[in-house]
Amino acid sequence: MLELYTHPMSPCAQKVRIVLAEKNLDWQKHHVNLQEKKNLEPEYLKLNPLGVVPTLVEHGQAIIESSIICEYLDDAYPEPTLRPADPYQRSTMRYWMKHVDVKLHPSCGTIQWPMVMREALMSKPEAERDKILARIPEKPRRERQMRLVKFGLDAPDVADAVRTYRKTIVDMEEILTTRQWVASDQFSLADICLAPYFQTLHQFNWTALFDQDCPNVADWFARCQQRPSYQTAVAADFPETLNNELREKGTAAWSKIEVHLGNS
Ligand SMILES: N[C@@H](CCC(=O)N[C@@H](CS)C(=O)NCC(=O)O)C(=O)O
Repeated sequence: MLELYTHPMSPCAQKVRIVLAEKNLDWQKHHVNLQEKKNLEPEYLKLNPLGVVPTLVEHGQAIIESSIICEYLDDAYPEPTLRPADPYQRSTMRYWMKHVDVKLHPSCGTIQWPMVMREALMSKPEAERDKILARIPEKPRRERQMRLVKFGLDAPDVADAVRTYRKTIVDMEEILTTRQWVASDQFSLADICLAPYFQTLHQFNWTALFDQDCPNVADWFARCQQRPSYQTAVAADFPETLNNELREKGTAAWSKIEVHLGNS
């Protein structure tokens, strides 16, 4: 049985859940409470030394890093394939997966973290909060999270994060004039790895980043959302009450995002 350590709002975990759904695989869920930083407990760090979700466990072996997990699943369960056969198209797919890992993911964390993770930490006494954050294994992530807890969406990181999002969207708009999906005319891991980062914009009502002047991206995201895999793996975790709450929070915070758009 495949086991996945996951959190409903983690775009990295959503990627993996979409792959599992596309392949119609059964799996067992282990919820990791990120708000309470259960990801930094010694027991979890044994599975994932970076202290992040997702972690996939199969045959008693832990597989970490969401893009690697996605490729592992496509290797282990090849049908239906989620990678183009053509080597150039496959390299394009991997380019986008790498872009997500290196650039879009930290940007998403920067704008999502103050909205959904900060409150639980702020409710703790400062000394306890600092102690928890000091346990984050990687220095850049640790320091970024410390700034995000302290300053929320006023942190200096937010401007760059919004610009990275917007540049990604503009680049996607261009390539989607030439093909149906991001890497080729075939739905692939590139689309799966990008789509959850648009869920973040959608849930906070921040879709003005793309839905006013990037019709190809808007259409691409609508097609991703319509897939049964997206419904099962992502949308099902957002019941109406949660959706309304996130939408309300996001709408109230939009001016802090929008202000950085003019400079992108
Ligand atoms: N490169 C990792 C990034 C994983 C990651 O940052 N996961 C986030 C949720 S999307 C997390 O667990 N954050 C917990 C924390 O930073 O405390 C991957 O792709 O798996």
